[in-house]
Amino acid sequence: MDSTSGSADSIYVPDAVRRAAKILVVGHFAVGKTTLIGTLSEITPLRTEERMTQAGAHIDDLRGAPDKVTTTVALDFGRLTLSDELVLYLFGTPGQQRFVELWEDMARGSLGALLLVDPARLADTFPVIDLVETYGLEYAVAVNSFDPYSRHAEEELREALDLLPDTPVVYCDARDEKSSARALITLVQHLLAHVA
Ligand SMILES: Nc1nc2c(ncn2[C@@H]2O[C@H](COP(=O)(O)OP(=O)(O)OP(=O)(O)O)[C@@H](O)[C@H]2O)c(=O)[nH]1
Ligand SMILES: [Mg+2]
Repeated sequence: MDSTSGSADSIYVPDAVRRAAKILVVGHFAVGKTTLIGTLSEITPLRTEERMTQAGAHIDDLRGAPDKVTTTVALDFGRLTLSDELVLYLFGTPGQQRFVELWEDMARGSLGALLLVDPARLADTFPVIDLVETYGLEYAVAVNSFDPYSRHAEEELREALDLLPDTPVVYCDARDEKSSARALITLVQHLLAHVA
């Protein structure tokens, strides 16, 4: 990550930065949360990956990401200095329902959430939207499409997820820095307009 801040290589937040925001990166299992934070973070991200084993094969649905061998068991953490004045602390939630109790602590003090969605696994997003709404978080949807040929129309997606008209929807590839940054900036603009 080297394009959004003059001192992006530094491990320290620049002196001029006066505002910090905690942002959650949320989404169902294997939707790309760890990947997105790794793509955007200007510091080495904190990860809590553990290898998946045969024991979890009936729970961990790998249809969308067959090459995946690890899963987040606590959280991801990264940092992105978005402007001369604003730094974002990115917290990735674990994707699996069995770690859902971690949400309470993670949501505390969060300004909002970037909700990653794979349109091929839409039903898996419903419980995540429930959690985001339970904790009263404003959010933007980032469609992380694993199949580049199946581009769902935004209207279809809005209807399927029952989104409010002003909830932003942006298409992204969590492996791509510019694309991921655009998704995060969309969320921040939405939060600036909606969160007091
Ligand atoms: N094709 C494609 N693969 C992706 C994309 N984003 C992530 N991946 C791959 O999908 C797999 C899952 O990504 P992770 O970042 O581990 O997903 P996660 O949401 O953190 O997963 P959990 O923490 O286990 O819930 C990895 O093998 C990534 O390389 C994407 O936009 N397109
Ligand atoms: Mg993860």
